[in-house]
Amino acid sequence: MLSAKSTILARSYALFLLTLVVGVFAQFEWQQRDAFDEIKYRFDKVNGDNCPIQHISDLYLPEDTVSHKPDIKEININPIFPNRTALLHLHNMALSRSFFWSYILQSRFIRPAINDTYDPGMMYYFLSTVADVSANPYINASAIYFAPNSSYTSSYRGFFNKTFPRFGPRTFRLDDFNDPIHLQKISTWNTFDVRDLGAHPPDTKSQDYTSDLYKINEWYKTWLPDDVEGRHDTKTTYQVEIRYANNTNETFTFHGPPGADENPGPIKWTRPYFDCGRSNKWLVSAVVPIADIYPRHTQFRHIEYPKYTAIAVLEMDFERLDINQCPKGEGNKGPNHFANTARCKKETTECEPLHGWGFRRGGYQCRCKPGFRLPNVVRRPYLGEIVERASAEQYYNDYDCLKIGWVQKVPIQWERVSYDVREKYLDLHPEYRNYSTGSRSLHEEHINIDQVLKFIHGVNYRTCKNFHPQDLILRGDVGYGAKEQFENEAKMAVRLANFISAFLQISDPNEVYTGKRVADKPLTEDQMIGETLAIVLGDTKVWSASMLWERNKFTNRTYFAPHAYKTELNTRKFKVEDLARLNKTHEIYTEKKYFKFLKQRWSTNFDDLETFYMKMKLRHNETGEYMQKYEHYPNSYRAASLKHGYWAQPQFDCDGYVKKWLVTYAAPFFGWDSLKVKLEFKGVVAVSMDMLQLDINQCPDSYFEPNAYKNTHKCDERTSYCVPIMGRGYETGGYKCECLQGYEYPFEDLITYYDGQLVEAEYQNIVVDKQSRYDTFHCRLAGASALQVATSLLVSLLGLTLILMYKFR
Ligand SMILES: *[C@@H]1O[C@H](CO)[C@@H](O)[C@H](O)[C@H]1NC(C)=O
Ligand SMILES: *[C@@H]1O[C@H](CO)[C@@H](O)[C@H](O)[C@H]1NC(C)=O
Ligand SMILES: *[C@@H]1O[C@H](CO)[C@@H](O)[C@H](O)[C@H]1NC(C)=O
Ligand SMILES: *[C@@H]1O[C@H](CO)[C@@H](O)[C@H](O)[C@H]1NC(C)=O
Ligand SMILES: *[C@@H]1O[C@H](CO)[C@@H](O)[C@H](O)[C@H]1NC(C)=O
Ligand SMILES: *[C@@H]1O[C@H](CO)[C@@H](O)[C@H](O)[C@H]1NC(C)=O
Ligand SMILES: *[C@@H]1O[C@H](CO)[C@@H](O)[C@H](O)[C@H]1NC(C)=O
Ligand SMILES: *[C@@H]1O[C@H](CO)[C@@H](O)[C@H](O)[C@H]1NC(C)=O
Ligand SMILES: *[C@@H]1O[C@H](CO)[C@@H](O)[C@H](O)[C@H]1NC(C)=O
Ligand SMILES: *[C@@H]1O[C@H](CO)[C@@H](O)[C@H](O)[C@H]1NC(C)=O
Ligand SMILES: *[C@H]1O[C@H](CO)[C@@H](O)[C@H](O)[C@H]1NC(C)=O
Repeated sequence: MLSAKSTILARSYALFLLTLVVGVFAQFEWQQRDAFDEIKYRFDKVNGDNCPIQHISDLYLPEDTVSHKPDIKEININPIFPNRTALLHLHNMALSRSFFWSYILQSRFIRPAINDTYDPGMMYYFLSTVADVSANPYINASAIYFAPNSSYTSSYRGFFNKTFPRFGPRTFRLDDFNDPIHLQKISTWNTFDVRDLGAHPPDTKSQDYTSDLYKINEWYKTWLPDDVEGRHDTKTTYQVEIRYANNTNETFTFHGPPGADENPGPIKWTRPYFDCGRSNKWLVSAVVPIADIYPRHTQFRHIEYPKYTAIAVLEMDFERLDINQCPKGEGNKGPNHFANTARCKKETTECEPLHGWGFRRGGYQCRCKPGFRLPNVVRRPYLGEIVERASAEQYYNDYDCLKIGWVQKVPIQWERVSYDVREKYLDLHPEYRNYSTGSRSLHEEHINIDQVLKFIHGVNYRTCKNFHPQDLILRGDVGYGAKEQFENEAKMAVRLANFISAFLQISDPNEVYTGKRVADKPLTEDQMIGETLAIVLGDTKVWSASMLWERNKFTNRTYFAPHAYKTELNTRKFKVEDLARLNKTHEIYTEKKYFKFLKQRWSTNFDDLETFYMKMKLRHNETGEYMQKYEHYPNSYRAASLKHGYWAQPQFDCDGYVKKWLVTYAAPFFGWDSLKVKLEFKGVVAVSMDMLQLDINQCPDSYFEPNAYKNTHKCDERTSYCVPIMGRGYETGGYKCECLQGYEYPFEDLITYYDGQLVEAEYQNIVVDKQSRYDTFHCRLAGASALQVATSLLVSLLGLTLILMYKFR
């Protein structure tokens, strides 16, 4: 009796222990350490205080922690997803800066030889890096580093043919939370630390960015030093045809960074590194070389070589870059340190990355695999964040999908739909019964999207003459999506507008400094042509860029408006034209609608503009020596941000330089008036993109969204809903029909939704009364097949009982 009792006790005790052990281990197994935790540990280990004594290897993270880097060879081929648009912009900005500096440093060859340098002064360099950061919240630092003894400058008297030993103007964004400038104690992210990293005592190697002792200068070694002595053909050349206002033409060929089709391409990415002693953050940088012909003024061209003399380095926070925790596969091919750290249950669900999560766990969701569906009580796929936070018990019990009882084969043969069914579907979309064609198709209350697209695609450089000019300006809502999809391009314009505003407000050509330092000269025509051109060269989606100066605002010119454009994709030949040449009253550029609009909007009230603060530290003297505060410290300027610009209606300019449907964005810039007391409007920077590169969105949306194609999808609204798909371009069918909660996809297929392109095509078949399977494109009530099985079971059971009762009676 006793022994029996004790065995029971011992057994239950053993059971308890077992449960405990299993429980603990299971929990441990579920919360296993993985590649993410390892990086997170290294990420947290370094901070501003301990970084100077860390080993160099601890200041870097592995290369593959940044996956899906934009590849310039792919940009025009594959869509760039929202999770990489910020990185792409970093890439484009670095490229654009490199083109500008290469252009302006070599532009001396199209000007008469003088015993002075045409190079921009120091303030130009500083404000240029400030504008890179100020115009883009995601770019946190921008710099230009010159190779030793290769930066010529116009900022010191008697400095002809001399160079700075080192020159490294750099700007980074400061957290101004505790800054006395802002009494309201909030972070505006509008304060910048600007300094010349070339200013250090000549013998302090650890401050020399070219030296190994600098530790975090991996960017420097990507392209510099460049030893090409004896070779004249190592640098890629680009050609610009310039047509000036006085109607003279000039063709200028300059050396620049490698082309997109070369190997290596123009951009090199660095590993994430800790920006020790500077911004004290983990950063990732894009590095592009700047070319010049060096040395200068030797009188013997054959000993002057095209050479990389500097690099443009643009940096963003590593923390803000999305990681992809999903297993390798389609869409996650390349090296990815975090691959397969997602915690989706692999048997029934598959992982899909979400964007905007940055360097955090849980930026994904677990969707049902084909052949599975969500339980009826669950509305949307399981969010990674929630799965990761689950306890072991929850994890083992939840987050599964249910098997779909019975899946149909996709029908291969289909038939013409009956008269009634066809009528039913045409009633749903009456715009297919009675529609107008050509440009009139756009003026209907319910547009017929196929007719509209037919009209838009039908206009090209040959046919545009046949249309009335009024028809070639579209409603604004036809270019819906441009604001998001061309945001990077718009930011290019904002950056340049920001730069000009900063330069006009900060740099005073008449200011006199002590010592040999001289103030920057006013902006020159070459600089402005170079800046405009650099936008077109740096961003392949921009077809044309222009800088339109208000009358009498540009030094020594009544009108001045460089307009840079390209006529084909993937080219190294570009054109610039000064629009001031066309000066008859009706064709002058100040009559353009966006110019007039912005001029009027910004004629008197500037309160809305953004204010940017700078803490500038310049070099002590020509040789550098040490940094000292700029005479005006801190100082500030006011400029437009993205929302202060103007999106023009899509237009096909049949007499224009780029014969395409263009969407234009314009940003204004400001300087002091002649009395230097008040701001005034000085002009605009505009960029134009090809509207046909947009993705259109046919899904339903709020009534106030200005989208002409809103709600033109053909999903079955009773059982499914429309979700836009990216990358399908300016065509119909850029969406999928996903099943609503409680419905399931009934077919045996590799996907779990109806593809919009198929849906649209089959709907067309109905319209033209051909064979169509459109009628099968709806989702089935979830569990319906299971219910059928159960009913038949019930019926047969009942039957059996009846038979048995009958027999045994
Ligand atoms: C520049 O200086 C050199 C030597 O000092 C002189 O020979 C040359 O003529 C000067 N060139 C110009 C354009 O002044
Ligand atoms: C740069 O110039 C200085 C002075 O002319 C010289 O001492 C130094 O060696 C030069 N540095 C390089 C890398 O050429
Ligand atoms: C227009 O430009 C031409 C050539 O540059 C010039 O001769 C003429 O004076 C200009 N007209 C006006 C109104 O500015
Ligand atoms: C035309 O203008 C350009 C730039 O302003 C100048 O370099 C060139 O010398 C001018 N040509 C003539 C013939 O005036
Ligand atoms: C400049 O080039 C344009 C074409 O790009 C041409 O129409 C024009 O006649 C040229 N002007 C001169 C002065 O050669
Ligand atoms: C400019 O400097 C280079 C070397 O740095 C020298 O070869 C050349 O003669 C110098 N030119 C003048 C005009 O002083
Ligand atoms: C970005 O999104 C695309 C499409 O959803 C996906 O294929 C890719 O893996 C994502 N990249 C990252 C780093 O999350
Ligand atoms: C088609 O539309 C036009 C004008 O919108 C209208 O006059 C005509 O009656 C419509 N036809 C049918 C069959 O609805
Ligand atoms: C403007 O014109 C004046 C007089 O011709 C000249 O002295 C000055 O250098 C010019 N300024 C610029 C920036 O070209
Ligand atoms: C720059 O300043 C340092 C320290 O004041 C001085 O030793 C050096 O001679 C100066 N260089 C020049 C070119 O004036
Ligand atoms: C860098 O930019 C990101 C994104 O806007 C921001 O969240 C972050 O705080 C910035 N870093 C600094 C040092 O300002």
